[in-house]
Amino acid sequence: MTGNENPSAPTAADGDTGGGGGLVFIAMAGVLIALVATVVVIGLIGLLRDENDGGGAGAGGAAESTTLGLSLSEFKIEGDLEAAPGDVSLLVTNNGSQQHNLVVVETGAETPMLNSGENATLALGNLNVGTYEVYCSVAGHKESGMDAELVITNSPAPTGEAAAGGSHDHNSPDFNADEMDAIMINSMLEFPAETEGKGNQILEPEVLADGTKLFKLEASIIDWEVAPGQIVEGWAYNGQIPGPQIIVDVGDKVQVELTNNTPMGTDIHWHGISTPNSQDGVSPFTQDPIKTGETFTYEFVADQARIGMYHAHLHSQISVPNGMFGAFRIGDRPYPRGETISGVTIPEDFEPDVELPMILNDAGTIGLTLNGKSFPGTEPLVLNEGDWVAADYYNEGLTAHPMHQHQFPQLVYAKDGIPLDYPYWADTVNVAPGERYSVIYQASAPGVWVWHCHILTHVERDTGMFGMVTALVVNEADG
Ligand SMILES: [Cu+2]
Repeated sequence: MTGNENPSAPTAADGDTGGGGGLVFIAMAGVLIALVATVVVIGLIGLLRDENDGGGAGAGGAAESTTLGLSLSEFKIEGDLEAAPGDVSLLVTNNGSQQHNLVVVETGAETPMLNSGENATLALGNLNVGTYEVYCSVAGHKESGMDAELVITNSPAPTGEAAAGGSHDHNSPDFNADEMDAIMINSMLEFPAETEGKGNQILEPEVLADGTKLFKLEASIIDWEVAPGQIVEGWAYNGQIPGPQIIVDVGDKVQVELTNNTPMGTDIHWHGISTPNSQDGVSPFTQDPIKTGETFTYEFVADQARIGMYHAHLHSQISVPNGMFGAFRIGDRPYPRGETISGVTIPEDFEPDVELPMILNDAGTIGLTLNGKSFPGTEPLVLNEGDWVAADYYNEGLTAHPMHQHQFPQLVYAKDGIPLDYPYWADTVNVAPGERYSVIYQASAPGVWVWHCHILTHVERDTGMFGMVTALVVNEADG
């Protein structure tokens, strides 16, 4: 039971019992943050302009000297990208939440890796008229949009205009709060939206004569619809992102036959799963790379209950952010049946009404996604009041994501599949790369309740809500 296939799920707009309030709250918080960020950016640009004016006078008007302000974020490069020929410097600021840098291809100049909020000045020396490519060299960021052209021209646009165009100075005559509200709200009302392709489909094994369960995987590059109309080059197992779920019982003999139809060598690491060293999937140490067109079969006994995942290890910085990952579970989840945690007793016969993997990603071609989809293409969870949800968070991305569930506290009962002696309740569960957290929670009130990463730039941008947001649509118990 997935609870995800109800095509007539109400839109977020139908929520009238508090879910709408939550969405409005996110929208307001986002607008506030955008305003603060804008004031900072505009202030910086003002400073740069003042410096430029002073510098020009000191140089006696001989050669032009320009400092351009550039802003890095997920996943774009914004700011002043035009200058007159002459001495050009870039003041590069990381306004995003992840690490970024800036490389200028033609000159070879490169900033150090910048943490969120840091900046660096890059002196490019004397530039002639022409076009210069700039990009962020963190794996996958260029493909996700952090690629731009610096244009040196004899008639450059006035400094500061490009950056101001993408931001919201509330003192500017261009500022239009109603328009900003409309853009954000309209983007939210598009949820839920249909997209092509669905990941996490349960993979049925072929059962061999000796009882071994054989699973077949094919790695290849596919067109993947991340959000409505947004098609990217995804790197997939069996044509889906995330790859299919593999679920086996404790004691099963398992074989996984992988055929590599990607353009690079690959392998599979069974993350959180106990295997002999020869099956750990780390070429060249434990096996040779599986070259393009080759097939390799992994074989091990699933000897312990685990909540693990599988992903490529060789070239993982390219293939995993682009989609080559999936959930792998051995045995039953270790629900804390009969335990009382902070005054709440979990029934002895506890069974969830809905189980789902929640695989987080934030880079590569697919970008900020939940189960391979970006809002409004993320799947809503359609529930009845009182239903229990069992969700396993898996972070296959490059940064941590605090996953917040509106209203319904989540009982964290296992970390990396290992049962906790002291489970705990939390409304926000921070999941770092490589980690898994297993939670259960009860949808105890009707309404539309959002469920999202609480790094706000992972869920909103100028053009509206996107990325790591989905919602529970909880119907009243009496229908
Ligand atoms: Cu996040």
